[in-house]
Amino acid sequence: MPHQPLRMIDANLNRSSEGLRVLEDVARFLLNDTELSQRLRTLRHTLARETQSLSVGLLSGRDSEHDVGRLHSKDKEPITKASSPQGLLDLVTANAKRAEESLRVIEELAKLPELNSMLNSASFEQTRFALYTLERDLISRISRRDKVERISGLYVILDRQFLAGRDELEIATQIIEGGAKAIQLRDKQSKKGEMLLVAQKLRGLCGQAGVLFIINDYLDLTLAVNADGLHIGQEDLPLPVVRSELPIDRIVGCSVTTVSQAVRAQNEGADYIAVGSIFPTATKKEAIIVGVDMLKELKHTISIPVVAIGGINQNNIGQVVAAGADAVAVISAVLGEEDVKGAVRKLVARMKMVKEKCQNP
Ligand code: TZP
Ligand code: MG
Repeated sequence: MPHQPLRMIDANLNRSSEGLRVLEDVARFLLNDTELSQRLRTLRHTLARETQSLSVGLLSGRDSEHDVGRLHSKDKEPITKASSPQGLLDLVTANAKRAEESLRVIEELAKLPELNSMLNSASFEQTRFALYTLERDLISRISRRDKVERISGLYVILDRQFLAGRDELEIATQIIEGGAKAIQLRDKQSKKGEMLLVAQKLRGLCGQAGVLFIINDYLDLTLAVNADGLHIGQEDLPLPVVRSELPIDRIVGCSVTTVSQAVRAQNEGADYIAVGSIFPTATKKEAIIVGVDMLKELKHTISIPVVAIGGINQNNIGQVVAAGADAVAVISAVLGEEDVKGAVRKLVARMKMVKEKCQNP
C-alpha cells in the first residue's frame, strides 16, 4: 500500500487522539467532571479500537523528520492562559476543532478504495458528531463555572411579599453591601409585567456588583432580563426543558426535599440544589421540614453545590455551615430586619467564622 494515505491517517489520528486527551484532562483535572471525562475517554478508546488493525502500518509509514509542515505547525502557537475562563474556553475550542477536523480527514480517507476495507468511514463520522456535542457540553460547563462558584456564602431571596413597602433597589443595595454572593427575585403574586421592570433594575445592579442574579420560577423572565440563572421547584417546568431553553452559560438551581430528588436534579443538569426547609419556618407554610441531617446526607451523595434553606437565622446558621452547606438561602432573617445590611453582614460573618473553624478545628 502507498505510504501517503497512511501518513495522512497517522498524522490525523495523532491529532485527534491528542486533542481528545487534552479535552479529557480538562474535564477531569480542571472541571472535576466525571461524566464528561468518561464520555471523552470512551471516544478516545473507540478511536483506538477502530484503527488498531492499522497500527503497525501507520508506524511504518511515519516519517516525522521529513514532514514539510513540521516547522510551520499552527498547533505550536500558544493558546492563552488556561487559568482564565477565556483561556480555558480557547483551549477547549482549539482542541475540539483540531480533533473534529482530523476526524473528518480520516473519515474522507477511509472512503478510498485502498483503505475502506480497513477503516470504517461511518464510525469516524459518528465519533465526530459525538465530539460536536461534547464540545458544546464542555463549553457550557466552563462558561457556567464562574457563576456556580458564587453559590457559596449567603444567598438572599428578595421576596417582594416580604418588603413591607420598601424599595427593591434600596434593599438589594443593602444586601450587596452586606456581602451576599447571590440575590434571587421571588414573587408569587405580582403580574409578570410588573416583575419585569423590577427584574431589569436588579439585573443591572447585581451585574455591576458582580453578585449573581437568579429569578425564581419564571423561565420567560430569566430570558427577558438576561439573568444569571433560574431557580425552579419540583412543580415548575422540568429541568431538561429549562436547560434546553436557556443559553448554555446560564445556571439552573432546583429545590429538593429528598435525596432521590437531588440525585435526579444533578443527573438532569442542575448547577446547584436548594434543600429545605431545614428548620421550621413561617415564610413557607407548606414547607416540609427535612432537618440538618438531610444536608449531611446530600453532601455525601451529590457533587454539585448544596444550598440550605428554611428557617435559617443568626442563631442556627452555624449548624448548617458545619453540616456542609455550600451556601445558605434566607428570606426572613434578612428581610424581616430593619437593618438589612447589618443583618446580612452578621450572617456572612457568622458563616465565615464557622467555616474557618471547621477547616482548622
Ligand atoms: N423553600 C423552602 S423553605 C423556604 C423556601 C422558599 C422559605 C425560606 O424562608 P425563610 O424566611 O428564610 O425561612
Ligand atoms: Mg418554584
